[in-house]
Amino acid sequence: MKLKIAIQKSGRLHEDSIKLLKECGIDINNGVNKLKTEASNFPLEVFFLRDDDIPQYIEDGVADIGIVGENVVLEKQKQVNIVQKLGFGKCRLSMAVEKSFDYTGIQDLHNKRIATSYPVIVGDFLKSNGISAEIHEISGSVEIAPGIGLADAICDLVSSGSTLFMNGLKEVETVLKSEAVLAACHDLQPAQQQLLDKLLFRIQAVRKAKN
Ligand code: PRT
Ligand code: ZN
Repeated sequence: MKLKIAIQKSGRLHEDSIKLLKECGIDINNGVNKLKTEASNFPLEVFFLRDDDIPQYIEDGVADIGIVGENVVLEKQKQVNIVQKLGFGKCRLSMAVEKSFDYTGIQDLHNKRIATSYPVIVGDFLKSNGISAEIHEISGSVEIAPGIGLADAICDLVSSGSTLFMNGLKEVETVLKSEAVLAACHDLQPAQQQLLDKLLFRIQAVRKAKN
């Protein structure tokens, strides 16, 4: 019996996900372009996937657990449990407008066009603030939308803020603070739950040692 974990194949969370497993004493040999591998010293099978697909795989039980940004978990609205925050991949989902926009508060977004790759989270945020706006879902290069006249504002992930700055934008509202999390399937078999508990114990020890 093995625990199946999904991690990002490549991208911002890939290295840190592997590093976390290593710090937990788990050796995995991740050859280039491998989609699946096994740990040599822990009953763990590792799937390398697009981050966007990870919540679905966990909901379906194809993977028992996964490492993914909380932002992706919330946007995808899949039935998964967030069992542990992992302290890396930190960022925020923020509203931004052009530097010249005389922004005084959230009411300034009323009836505006907002470009984002996070329509669900942004929709909830606007609704809870009583703002009605037009959401334009785009999958990438969100930051250029105001400059090309596609939108009045954007909502995108920010870490250093340099991408916004380089595109002549300023951050005006934080919608969500996010970091990588360990997410788990709702109905794990007892054997898998035991393995998850063992892994969690190690993760928590690693995290404690860092603080
Ligand atoms: O290929 P795949 O679909 O798996 O990856 P992806 O391209 O969708 O995601 P990826 O690798 O870019 O990000 C994975 C996760 O990392 C995100 O879901 C977040 O949880 C987390 N993360 C942390 C970030 C950032 N920081 C971040 N800065 N994800 C994206 N960005 C982007 C942001 O979209 C913007 O374009 O970086 C740019 C801004 O960075 P700054 O430093 O200029 O502010
Ligand atoms: Zn993605």
